[in-house]
Amino acid sequence: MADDSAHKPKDLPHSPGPAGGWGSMKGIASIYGETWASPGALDSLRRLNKPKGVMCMSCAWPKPANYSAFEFCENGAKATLWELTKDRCTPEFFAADGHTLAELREWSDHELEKSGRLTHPMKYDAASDRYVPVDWDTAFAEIGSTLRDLPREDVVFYASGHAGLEASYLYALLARAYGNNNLPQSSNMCHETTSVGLTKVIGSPVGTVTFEDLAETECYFYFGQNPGTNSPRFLHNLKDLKDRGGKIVTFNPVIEQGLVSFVDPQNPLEMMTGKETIISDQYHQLKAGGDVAAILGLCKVVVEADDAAQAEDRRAVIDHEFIQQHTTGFEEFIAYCRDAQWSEIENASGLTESSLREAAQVYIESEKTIGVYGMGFTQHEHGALNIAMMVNLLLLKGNIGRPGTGCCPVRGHSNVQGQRTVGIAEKAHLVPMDKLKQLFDFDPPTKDGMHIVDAVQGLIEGKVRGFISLGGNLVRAVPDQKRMEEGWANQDLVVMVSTKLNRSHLYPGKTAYILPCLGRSEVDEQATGNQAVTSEDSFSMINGSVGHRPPASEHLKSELAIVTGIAKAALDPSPKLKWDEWTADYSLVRDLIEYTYPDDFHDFNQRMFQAGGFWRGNPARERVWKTDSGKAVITTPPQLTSLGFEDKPGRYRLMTLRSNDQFNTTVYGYSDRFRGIEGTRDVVLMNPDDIAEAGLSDGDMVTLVTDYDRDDVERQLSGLKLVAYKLPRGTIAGYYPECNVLVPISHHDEISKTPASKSIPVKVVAG
Ligand SMILES: Nc1nc2c(c(=O)[nH]1)N[C@H]1C(S)=C(S)[C@@H](COP(=O)(O)OP(=O)(O)OC[C@H]3O[C@@H](n4cnc5c(=O)[nH]c(N)nc54)[C@H](O)[C@@H]3O)O[C@H]1N2
Ligand SMILES: Nc1nc2c(c(=O)[nH]1)N[C@H]1C(S)=C(S)[C@@H](COP(=O)(O)OP(=O)(O)OC[C@H]3O[C@@H](n4cnc5c(=O)[nH]c(N)nc54)[C@H](O)[C@@H]3O)O[C@H]1N2
Ligand SMILES: [Mo]
Repeated sequence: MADDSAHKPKDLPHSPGPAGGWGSMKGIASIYGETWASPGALDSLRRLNKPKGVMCMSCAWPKPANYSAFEFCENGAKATLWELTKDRCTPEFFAADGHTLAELREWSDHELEKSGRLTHPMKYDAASDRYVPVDWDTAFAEIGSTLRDLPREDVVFYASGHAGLEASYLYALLARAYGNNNLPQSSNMCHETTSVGLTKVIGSPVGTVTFEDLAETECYFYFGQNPGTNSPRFLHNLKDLKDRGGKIVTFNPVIEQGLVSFVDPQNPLEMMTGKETIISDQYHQLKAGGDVAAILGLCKVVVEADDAAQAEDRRAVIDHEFIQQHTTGFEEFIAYCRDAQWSEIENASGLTESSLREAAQVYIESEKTIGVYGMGFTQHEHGALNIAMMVNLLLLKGNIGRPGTGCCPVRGHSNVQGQRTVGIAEKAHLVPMDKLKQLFDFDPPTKDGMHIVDAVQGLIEGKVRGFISLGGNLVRAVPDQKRMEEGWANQDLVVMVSTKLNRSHLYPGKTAYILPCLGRSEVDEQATGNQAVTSEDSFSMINGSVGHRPPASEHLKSELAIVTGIAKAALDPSPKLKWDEWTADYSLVRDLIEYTYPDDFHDFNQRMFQAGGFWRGNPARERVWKTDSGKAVITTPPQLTSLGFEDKPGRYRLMTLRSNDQFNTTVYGYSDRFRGIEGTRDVVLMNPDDIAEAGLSDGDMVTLVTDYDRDDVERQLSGLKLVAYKLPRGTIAGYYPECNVLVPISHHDEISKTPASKSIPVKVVAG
């Protein structure tokens, strides 16, 4: 029998205080102190996420049309202040004693970024093992000439999800005009499972909800996403639902504070009185990888209730008319649900029948439900199956394409979704190549390019010889970090367009350049004046953003100007490739985007400052299903977990998590106050009974060893402190990116190749 895990919030292990509240204010203040951000930075905070202001560079949570005085959260503020730090990473920094790359490799991620904003273009000098200054023209010319010498298919153009739509569109154009579709993006490690998996079942690569649905819904079913840390502005919508009497049912192996209670830092009365809103009505601590079984249990109860209603001539629970008209696979799935055994569901999910019945009852009673998910769903070997199961649950009651309902994948980087929309895609069929041919008069490559997993494999095997990185910190973000470091350093050319120093700069290859760029909050002055850029959020809303701060250094260029600088040097001139004109006036690039994607971007320049953004549209929201069958697909699961490996004694499922003191590989500090872990990130969280059974004690130092059946590579990480923590048996947790050495590159979602960073099979070894 599984534990009864339907916790009420009062049973929580640590009591770190609610999400939001004074803790979030202290969090912002500590970064303000630590970065020595200029007082003008506060002006930038006031302008965050408002029309003609700066769109936050942190996460992709949408910006409401009716914004409040402070439309930012703790982490948006931290990201802004971190960007506007007074610290500078100058040529003198690189020349200083102790700053060879060999020495800098000993620094922590936090220390590297803490050195401040990069100020000059730099080039690696192997003789001194240092970066030395280089002027922009020389850098571009050298990069261009190396690119011209390299085989076209051996160069990768990575993007990390920050750069605006304009720079991103031109970046994709650069790669294609150069000769490949090697355009992997951070979403390959993130929501690629959504792009592929959600498309398979509802024909949409992105979520279907908007703020209007959030305002109308009665209920959230909330899977594997941590809003308190990763999308704090969502907490306002969750609280709003609770204020309206709605219900939130959460499934997560970790009890995350933001899903427990919240004090609105923008509400003076709540701040003064400390009045908390309880977020989750039910909190189900399932095993990592247990969602398939848990959702099967929910569906089983729904089917049972519908059978009973029909037998007793009551109103049906399932929306049969919708199912009939809009879906395939229903009969097979409900037969499967009826046959499913509770013992197996309990075993695979770690939840009891009674707790799942309690959760299903909420779903049955709700007229309008939204399903939310994040990395807890996408980063598994069968991550797409998690998504398909949640879609099954929603479809049973017609909860997609009706006001107040829908799928809500919560995206990561601020423009990660938008970069895909405007052509940063390794899959050729996703891009209107005919339009590119018409517009720019060249034959775009038709062969699919490299996904990030292919690129890493290519690096490990020495097949990738050049890497351009528009933002990001790939060496630290990808699986199999150790092997990646070696492969990365074997390349002929590494070009990193960056704002801060990070580990990827420290494995330079034969030639390496750091090209420092403006941040989004800074003035981007070009020949026609200060340029605006645009981005697309999780709800497919497009927003303009204008920087107001003086640049961190007079030597910085915008991301767009860097892309066009490389393009001009690497490509032959063509009258259709007007790199200089586009750099002078970004509105011309928006015209190109409009021409290439007319349905999504009509009247782009006119609409970009609409409050709350303009909506790009989504057929699935209108119940038009762009799937093979033209219907939404109900999926019968081929297995009960999303793991892709078997349990065995001594094998644990390791989840790699984020703290609220980091943004991906950017580590702001060492306080995970929501989880009560302070001063270090080198920890393993483990259930006390598991600790005892393994003959270990709370506080012991341990080594994690990957226990992977499909290759013989040794992967281990030592120096980790055990922390007894309320987790399901067999599920343990550590931090991303520290644990990335443990993730095998071939351990990924089966259809989208998203690395399975939330269920890594590992052993825990003393010492
Ligand atoms: N402050 C801050 N904000 C961020 C980021 C950041 O690093 N810091 N990163 C940004 C990016 S790029 C992204 S993609 C998003 C990521 O935001 P999230 O999607 O929230 O990602 P994670 O924090 O990695 O993990 C999400 C949750 O999944 C749970 N989980 C793990 N395994 C399972 C499982 O098998 N089932 C279920 N149901 N739950 C599981 C974990 O306990 C955790 O609460 O946030 C963005 N915003
Ligand atoms: N084990 C494990 N691995 C994971 C994950 C996980 O949950 N677990 N999550 C995955 C996910 S969801 C993602 S999205 C990836 C993230 O992978 P990446 O996107 O590659 O990494 P980031 O840490 O976001 O990149 C940080 C760097 O971006 C640069 N930067 C910051 N702002 C800007 C800017 O405005 N412009 C430019 N050009 N550069 C800028 C800075 O130099 C900074 O050092 O990691 C993935 N890896
Ligand atoms: Mo992400």
